Amino acid sequence: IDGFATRIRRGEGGLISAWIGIPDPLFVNHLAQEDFDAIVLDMQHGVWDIGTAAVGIGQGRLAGKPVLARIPVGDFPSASRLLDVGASGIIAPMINSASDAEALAKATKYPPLGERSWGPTLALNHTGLTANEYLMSANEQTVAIAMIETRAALDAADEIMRVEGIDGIFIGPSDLSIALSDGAKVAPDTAEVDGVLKHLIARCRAHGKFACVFGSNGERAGQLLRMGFDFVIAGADTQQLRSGAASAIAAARRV
Ligand code: 3PY
Ligand code: MG
Repeated sequence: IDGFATRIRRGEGGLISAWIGIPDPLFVNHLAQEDFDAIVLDMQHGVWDIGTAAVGIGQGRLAGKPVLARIPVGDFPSASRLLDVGASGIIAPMINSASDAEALAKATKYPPLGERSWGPTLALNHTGLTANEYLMSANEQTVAIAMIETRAALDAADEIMRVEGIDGIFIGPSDLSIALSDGAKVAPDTAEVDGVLKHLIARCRAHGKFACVFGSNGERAGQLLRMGFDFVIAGADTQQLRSGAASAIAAARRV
């Protein structure tokens, strides 16, 4: 529908996305001027609601950028609504079992694969497709991405990846590090986490799924691309805003 699903599926690699939690569509407008391959609106820990997300998705479309949304945990009805307003993909957190993954696939794919209900009004406006063209292409041209970030999900990773309608996997290294340490620490960038990330990339390859991950900054994002991820986040909006501000203050004080 916007080419994003094709790009990520064919494994061209090197895709870098913005990650926005501040619920202002103008943030999308500004970050869309940079050379990101996609933009993610975070509705789990960020503070978007469906109305502002719909306008944010429109701002991304205006700038020619695909916009994905991360839904709150278990909020599968919102997954359908976000696709209806033009999201190019859905990232669902805390997918811990095949049945969680099936619920995601049902909400995001039209029959016979899933049970997505009809009503993509803004998606039709954005894509310029007829109703039938959209119906025929949406399952392929939008992506459903399951987050693996708990011990249960690690144990069930193969079953989750086997679910038809799940296009890719997104790993949350922060929650994963909390799980691996039994709640003792949040440490997303350690050798222990890296070992699990490498294992999950290999499982994704075996199942023909693409692999995505959160990187807490640009340098980490580069390391994760090198590791073999198809799609990485290069830090969140709040962190980029603050580190830009901090470096401006430091520069001013150095003169
Ligand atoms: C995690 O690291 O747990 C995420 O969900 C990505 O921010
Ligand atoms: Mg998480």
